[in-house]
Amino acid sequence: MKVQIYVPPRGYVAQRWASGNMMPSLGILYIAAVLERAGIDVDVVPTDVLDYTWDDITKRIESYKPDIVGVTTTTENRFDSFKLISIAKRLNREIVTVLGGPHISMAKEDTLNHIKDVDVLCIGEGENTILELVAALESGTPLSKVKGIFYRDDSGRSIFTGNRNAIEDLDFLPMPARHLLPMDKYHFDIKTRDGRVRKAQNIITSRGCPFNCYFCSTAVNWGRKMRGNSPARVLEEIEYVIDRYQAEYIWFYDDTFNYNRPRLEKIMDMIIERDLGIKFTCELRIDIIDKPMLEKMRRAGLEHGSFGIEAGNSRIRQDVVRKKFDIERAYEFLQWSKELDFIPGPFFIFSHHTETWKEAQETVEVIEKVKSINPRADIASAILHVYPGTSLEIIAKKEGIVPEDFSWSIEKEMQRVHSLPAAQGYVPLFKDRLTWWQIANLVMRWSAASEKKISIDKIKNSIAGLRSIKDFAVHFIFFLAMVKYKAKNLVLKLGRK
Ligand code: B12
Repeated sequence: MKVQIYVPPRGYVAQRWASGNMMPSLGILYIAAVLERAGIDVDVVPTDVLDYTWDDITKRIESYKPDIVGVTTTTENRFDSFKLISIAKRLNREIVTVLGGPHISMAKEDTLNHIKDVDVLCIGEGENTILELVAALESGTPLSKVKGIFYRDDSGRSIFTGNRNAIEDLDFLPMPARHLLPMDKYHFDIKTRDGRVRKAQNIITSRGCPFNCYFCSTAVNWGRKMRGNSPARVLEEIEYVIDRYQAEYIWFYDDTFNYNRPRLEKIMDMIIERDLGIKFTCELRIDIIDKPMLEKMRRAGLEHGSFGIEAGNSRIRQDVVRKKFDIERAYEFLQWSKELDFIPGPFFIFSHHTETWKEAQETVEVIEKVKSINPRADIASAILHVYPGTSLEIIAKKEGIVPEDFSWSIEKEMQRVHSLPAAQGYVPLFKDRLTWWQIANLVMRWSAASEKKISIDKIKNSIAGLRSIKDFAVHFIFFLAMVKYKAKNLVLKLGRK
């Protein structure tokens, strides 16, 4: 059996990220690694970094002649994934088409009901599923025996074979098969404060998240019970990417890197003992970390730590988002970041469920306070978007923000929801109490307070992405809000002179 696995053209990373740093998609590399270990031929095709056209993809399928074509799918890139498997099917009906990834796990019925060219959906973790699927196809064993898949039987009925048990021992998995990628095409470099441009690599050392923020699918997809690589295995992978790819910067992509204090402490001790000289960034929960732990992380190379504050107002943050910490906790963390000298990266979201204009403005006030505590803070913000399988999706349907019968698989369904084509383009925006003018003003105030410039490229992309009169109207409101803030700044500047 020959298996060909794709990252679709707009990437696991959306187009809007493409101009920046590109990094490998680890999901397909885990899939490739287990196939390779089992002696199965596998071809990994990251069409995003290869800059492939649909024609290039057609040629690659024709020349490799795969038995299985698999594509990794996030909600944002789903239409490209669907198109890719249709191309494979058109070339050869015998090719078994497989989709996997977070979108597929979260919207399985919808996908199978509408995407006729897909044969099998892989639900959740794919490593054991793909091995069993290949074995079943090879031996003619019925697909009903393969756990963790969704498929159509001979009569066209949709069959779900049930959730597969989570992989308890992640150390059993081989390392992601980075060696199958054209690594020279990725320009994953990070400039650190010592002025060096460091080659970076991404690593994920655990699966799951013990928390359950209402907009996020991780706890639903990976579960709330945490599974992590042992510290020894984490070090093995860090040292591997240092030796093989000269990595000097590690981007840990665990949803909650600090979920287990003793484990994290051990990993940090090992990095310090081995004097690896790396810098790293990770995603943290600030309510389960203390200063001594951060001190140790800093000694191991912590350069940047991201964390969600999500909302300035405590009702929204604690009761709606379900992040149960007080804002003082965030301020304390920011103070530590200043004292220990690492960059804090707080995330904020505008337009939460039931959020009023007054409450939303508290978010901007908090952003301003963040900057006053640590001027180096790298503040990110987004407008709330609805992803399948989340608690927010249920709320959005109840509130009529996403129609009850909305299909994630049909592109023109996007006309029935609000969206911002140049941002999370094919994902419904959660527009609840705030008006567009208020949302646009919040974004401009965030941009000013966080000193983040709205780039010309972003504006160009926005114009290129317009799909309807409604899109045009929304972007015009953003444009007016931008003009208002630019004019206000100019007046302030002139006043100061
Ligand atoms: C790293 C990451 C990024 C990186 C991507 C870099 C890269 N090239 O990987 C960056 C920072 C760019 C990014 C951006 C965004 N991300 Co992101 N990101 C992640 C994160 C933290 C880790 C991804 C990862 O490596 N996972 C580890 C691997 C092992 O898991 P996996 O990819 O799911 O693969 C497994 C299975 O899904 C399955 N599988 C996957 N593909 C295939 C294919 C086949 C054929 C088979 C058989 C199986 C299979 O098997 C794999 C092994 O078990 C995840 C959260 C998470 N825990 O996964 C969010 C996540 C993927 N991101 C998410 C989101 C929303 C975003 C953004 C929209 C954020 C924003 N506001 O801008 C953007 C847009 C990305 C996009 N185009 O969709 C959501 C996606 C939800 C969804 N329904 O699509 C996630 C799940 C976070 C969440 N909690 O909701 N992200």
